[in-house]
Amino acid sequence: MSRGLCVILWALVLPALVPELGVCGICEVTAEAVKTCRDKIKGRGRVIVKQKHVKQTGSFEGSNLEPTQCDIPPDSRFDCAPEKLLSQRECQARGCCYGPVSSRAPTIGQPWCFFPPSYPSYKIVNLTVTENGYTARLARSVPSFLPDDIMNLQLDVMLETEGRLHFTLKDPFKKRYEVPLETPKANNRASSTLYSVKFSTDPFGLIILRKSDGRVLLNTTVAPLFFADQFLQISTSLPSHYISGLGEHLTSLILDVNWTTVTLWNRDISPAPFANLYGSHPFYLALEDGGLAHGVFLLNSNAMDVILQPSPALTWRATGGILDFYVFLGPDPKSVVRQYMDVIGYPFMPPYWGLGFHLCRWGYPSTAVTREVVKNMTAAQFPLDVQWNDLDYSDAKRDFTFNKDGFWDMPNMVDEFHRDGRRYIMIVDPGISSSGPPGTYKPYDEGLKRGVFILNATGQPLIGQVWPGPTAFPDFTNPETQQWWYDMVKDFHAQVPFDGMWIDMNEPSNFVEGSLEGCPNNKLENPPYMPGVLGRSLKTHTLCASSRQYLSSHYNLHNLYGLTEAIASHDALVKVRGKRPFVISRSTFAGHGQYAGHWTGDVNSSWPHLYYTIPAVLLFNLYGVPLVGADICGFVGDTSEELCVRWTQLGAFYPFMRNHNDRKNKPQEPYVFSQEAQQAMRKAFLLRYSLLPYLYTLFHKAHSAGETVARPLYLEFPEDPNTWDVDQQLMWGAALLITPVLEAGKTTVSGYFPLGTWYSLTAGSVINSRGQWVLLQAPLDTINVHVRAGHILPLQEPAFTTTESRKKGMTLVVALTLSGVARGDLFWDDGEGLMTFEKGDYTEIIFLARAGTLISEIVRLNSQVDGLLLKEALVLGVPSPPYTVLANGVPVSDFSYRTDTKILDIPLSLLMGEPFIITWS
Ligand code: MIG
Repeated sequence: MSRGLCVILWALVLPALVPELGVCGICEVTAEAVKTCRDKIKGRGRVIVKQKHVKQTGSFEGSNLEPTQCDIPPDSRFDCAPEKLLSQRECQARGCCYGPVSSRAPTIGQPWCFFPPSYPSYKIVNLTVTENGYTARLARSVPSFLPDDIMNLQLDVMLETEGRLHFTLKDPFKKRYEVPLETPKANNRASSTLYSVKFSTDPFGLIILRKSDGRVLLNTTVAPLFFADQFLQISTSLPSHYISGLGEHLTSLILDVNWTTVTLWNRDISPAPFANLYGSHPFYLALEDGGLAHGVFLLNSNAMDVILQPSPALTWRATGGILDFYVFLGPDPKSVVRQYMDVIGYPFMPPYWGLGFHLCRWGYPSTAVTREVVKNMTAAQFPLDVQWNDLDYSDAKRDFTFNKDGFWDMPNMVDEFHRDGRRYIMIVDPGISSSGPPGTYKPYDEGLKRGVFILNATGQPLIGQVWPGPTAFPDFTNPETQQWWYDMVKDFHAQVPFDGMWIDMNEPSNFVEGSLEGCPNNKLENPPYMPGVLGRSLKTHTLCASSRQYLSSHYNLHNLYGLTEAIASHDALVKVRGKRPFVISRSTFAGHGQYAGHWTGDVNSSWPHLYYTIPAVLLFNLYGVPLVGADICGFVGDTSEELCVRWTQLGAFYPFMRNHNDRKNKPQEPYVFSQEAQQAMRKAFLLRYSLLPYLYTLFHKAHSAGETVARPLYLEFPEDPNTWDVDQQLMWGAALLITPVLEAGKTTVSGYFPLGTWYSLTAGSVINSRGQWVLLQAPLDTINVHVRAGHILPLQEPAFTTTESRKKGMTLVVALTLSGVARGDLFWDDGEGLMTFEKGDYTEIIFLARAGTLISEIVRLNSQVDGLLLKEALVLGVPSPPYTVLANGVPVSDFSYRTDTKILDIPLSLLMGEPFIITWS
């Protein structure tokens, strides 16, 4: 019997195994150790492993497995029948253990048919040291139960940086599809690493440990490796139950590892639990005991399932491509996110106006109504930076047209908005109307001529159906398509001078299955394993998987559709406007944040969906897409006044703030509600507009240093495990903690406050927390926002547009620690120029407070701060009333101090562009 040579049951018997490592074929591989390891493995014998007694045993009857082989606790079993239900006979014929879980509390997800440890897999036949790591040849001697095994594989392990390990498994003989994402290359092995690597030779396995504490972060020996043409599967143990990521789904921040399958296949669907949604981000961050973290990114764009099980363990199951993994060692969660962004790219810098308020709905029938909406906003004293239109503006729902009924004077309308310092954005769908007579619609005619569309099996443009009726779908992986898209954007922009693009329906969505003619019957349409996609078919609500694109099949490229359209749109806007682009996309993939933002699609106007937008926003920040928000007040269904107030309050803290509504619903613009509701919303608007300089500075740090904007508490306080699953609150940067009300009828809210001092931004109250839950007052007009001691925030007087607010006076909120220190900074530029950071055309100021002194330090200066004034310093946590306050040596007589709140308010008039020193004593 060739199986069972080496039994590895990490979870169960690791301690027992340790002395036998060499025998079992697991070697720590350093340059010198490779040879010794190979020698050891050659001489290995069979390891008999004593197993702990487990209650539920798998059956071996009728198979040639030894009884102990199937003694695996249910939670540690890996599914041997992923593609269909197998009978006991079929399961055992496959060489697997059969053990229906018949306990009183059966858990959905525990496999009935599971792999014995000896199940045939690949083995390492040759492992060598390379310039930057290791390379090995892997071989399997027995075919798997799947068609088209790739019997030989090449493993490359690259020790790229101190915190980043990269490994790939591919076919050494035949080039397979690989995601066309430009990733950093490392030719040399990192000189020191936070990780060490071990290999299991037979069966093949890779083990990655954290050097500092020996923790196993990744161990692929827990289940066999599969690498067939359309089925690639690799499993790993997890060192923790706290896993975030693997979007896009309607989930909490921390995933449930209790047998959860998450499916990645971009799909147009109103968010629902477990459904594969609009985007794919095959990345997770795992929190480890003690506050460390690591991350894993599988660079693969094929349809896939990721299975989480409570042992805990994780299985990646992809339907194509290669296995291309990055492991990020942190060691803290912020570093993990930055290391991930080092691979996928740092976020683009949005224009300043993009951080203002955006207003939209489906169903503004005309320019007259759209203008009215803008007027109403001003009349009701709400800020509004960007007015949007949905499909209503277009002529027969065709891109790059506007209808000559209600929207005949659309160009004038946009000009007027511009004159008032506002911006304008309209929706653009990827489907290009294909049914008009030739010569009537340029985007299609030109597109046909230039060969920009996705082709069906017979080499004709695939025709689906979306809003305009029959449509062809641009293939944005084709450089010619990018050029054509730019031409269309340019043409339309010459008519309507819009400022940004809202790209919808780009999963891509299709109202018919595959195409108007259906899809051929082939292995791409019907892969041997169908991931848990909605509709149980790849073509559901999208294109035929076997349709053809420039770079590869749609089967491989589907999940990249939104990303590639975002790139084309971003680039077109740069060229057409010569200013910073603003693109908001529904569909996304890893790397999207470099080009565009995201909104979370068709969420319900419901309290549960209000909550889910927080983890969604936090997760997209981990994915490197900080410019993200949900439709404020909800999209599907009528909102209620209370829900809309609470949603506006939370929405004021989405990095991207837009109220958007479905066609059939009651209006939900802020001004349609009662005076009381409006007043509550206005407060939230003003809070956001006041905080824009801080928010903008956070975006700069995301863009320049791979940081997040809205972030989960665990990014700031990883050592406090109480923060790990907090997802009803969010932070802006390191300094602001936002605690919204997420339930109906509540005027209090309970929030977690990590150890330290927290100042209410609006109420003058202080929380000195030991790391505890605090019940806060939250009447309808209040969203709780707390400033973390030790930070200085730059604020600016709000206005009805950022065009105006950018000229107003600034305030520094100085939140002192008990020892009286704080620091903060400001990034300032013209707000919309291209590459201002890269060109050095910006101002950066650092603020420092200590011992009764606040100073500014100008790190870099440009003319954009000319005339910008610091009008006030609000110092929080001043223990006793000062006698004298000096600004640049000049006494400030009209300062005020309150003994109850310990807030010192210093009116000022100082140029931001000149260093200052303010003292109080
Ligand atoms: O099939 O353009 O998610 O925001 O209002 C619906 C109409 C198409 C879906 C978007 C939604 C938008 C709507 N669109």
